[in-house]
Amino acid sequence: MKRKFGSVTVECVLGDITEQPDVDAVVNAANARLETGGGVAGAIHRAAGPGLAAEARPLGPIRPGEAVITGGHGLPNGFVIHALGPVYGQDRPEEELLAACYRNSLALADENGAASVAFPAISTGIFGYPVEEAAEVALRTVRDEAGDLRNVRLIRFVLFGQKDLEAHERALATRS
Ligand code: AR6
Repeated sequence: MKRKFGSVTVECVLGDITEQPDVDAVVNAANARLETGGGVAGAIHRAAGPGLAAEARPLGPIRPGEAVITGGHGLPNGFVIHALGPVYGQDRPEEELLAACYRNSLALADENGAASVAFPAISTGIFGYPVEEAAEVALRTVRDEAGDLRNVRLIRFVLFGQKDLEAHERALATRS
């Protein structure tokens, strides 16, 4: 599913964040120390190789809502943007911190000249953010930011399962 907001296309697809060769930047659902970890972070670091952690680690630790950018190393993408989502029920205000992840990641992509960015559903795995709520925050934030982007023209949400895809499609469909 796709929608256009001004000159920016937002789309939701089922897939693996490490298999998006046509996007300039992929976003990692990182940990504070920017180490390998599990979930998305584990998959990204495995695919990128040890050079990614070597570049990322000195940029940490980061706080919830923050993001940093590195090269893509063994990934087919020019950049990896490492964003730390809030742990649900612990890092507050969680909605604001999750929105900050999307806002800061988009700003870094845009400043670095990326035309396309792929996001996973940050915080909805190990960090426990309910996917319906997280999808609302994510889609509202990217829609609000779209008008200010100079370089980014495609924002892709890459969802790992049908339920997560449907939650994001519903949130995308209802954004006016
Ligand atoms: N591609 C796309 N989505 C994926 C992939 C993949 N390859 N793998 C998992 N997902 P999570 P978080 C989905 O736990 O909640 C790590 O250990 C997954 O099903 O990766 O922000 C870090 O080191 C879920 O819907 O991120 C941190 O410590 C979503 O991506 C912590 O987990 C996010 O799941 C971050 O937790």
